Amino acid sequence: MNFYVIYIQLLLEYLFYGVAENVGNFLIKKDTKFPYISSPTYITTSKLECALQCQKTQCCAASFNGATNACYFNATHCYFQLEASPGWEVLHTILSKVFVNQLTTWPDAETQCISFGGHLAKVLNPVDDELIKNVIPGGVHYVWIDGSDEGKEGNWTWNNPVENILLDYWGPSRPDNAGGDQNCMIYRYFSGEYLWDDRECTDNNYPFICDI
Ligand SMILES: *[C@@H]1O[C@H](CO)[C@@H](O)[C@H](O)[C@H]1NC(C)=O
Ligand SMILES: *[C@@H]1O[C@H](CO)[C@@H](O)[C@H](O)[C@H]1NC(C)=O
Ligand SMILES: [Ca+2]
Ligand SMILES: [Ca+2]
Repeated sequence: MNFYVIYIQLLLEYLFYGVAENVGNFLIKKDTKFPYISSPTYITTSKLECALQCQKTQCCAASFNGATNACYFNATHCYFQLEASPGWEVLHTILSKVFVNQLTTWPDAETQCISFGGHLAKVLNPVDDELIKNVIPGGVHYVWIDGSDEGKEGNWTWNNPVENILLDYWGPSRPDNAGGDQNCMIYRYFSGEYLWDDRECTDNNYPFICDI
């Protein structure tokens, strides 16, 4: 073992991990992947607008104060491991919704999301629904997301990690399990809006959205 290699590793860990700093209303932990932010962008807005603006500028996370409608994020750097101060909420959209313009099956889409360090996108709150609709390019009518009922027909869950699906953005009379084998969730453009549909998981035809 090379002593200097170990020493340098420890030094790097000291510099980049475990070091926390208060910046504005965030406690920010530094990380090698996402440098911390010294001067976040500030806007006064709604929670949804805060998340949307943050996402539009490639930001991974925003902090929102419901009492004052203050929103902080940074256009060029991502927050990592945010902890909110009292009265402040770290928006769930710490994860960016990333549209991947490659036509594939649902299992392969998840494999690719994992290779990017994430998973297929989940919809855990109404803001997630807006963020996903916001990243689907015009003219794209189907996009894989995380839900499935492969384990037991009709028992829809988020998959990775497994979580109950608490919201209902299903399209008209969906899920319909058409043809008896539709077990994977997709956002589909139904006459004017994107809602959930179930499709055959092996349909090699659709782009996808990851939470990264
Ligand atoms: C984002 O953070 C960087 C690095 O701290 C800083 O230089 C830049 O000015 C910030 N951008 C905005 C819009 O606040
Ligand atoms: C539905 O799936 C979840 C997650 O796998 C499981 O915990 C639950 O028992 C299932 N429900 C039924 C009725 O099978
Ligand atoms: Ca099904
Ligand atoms: Ca269907």
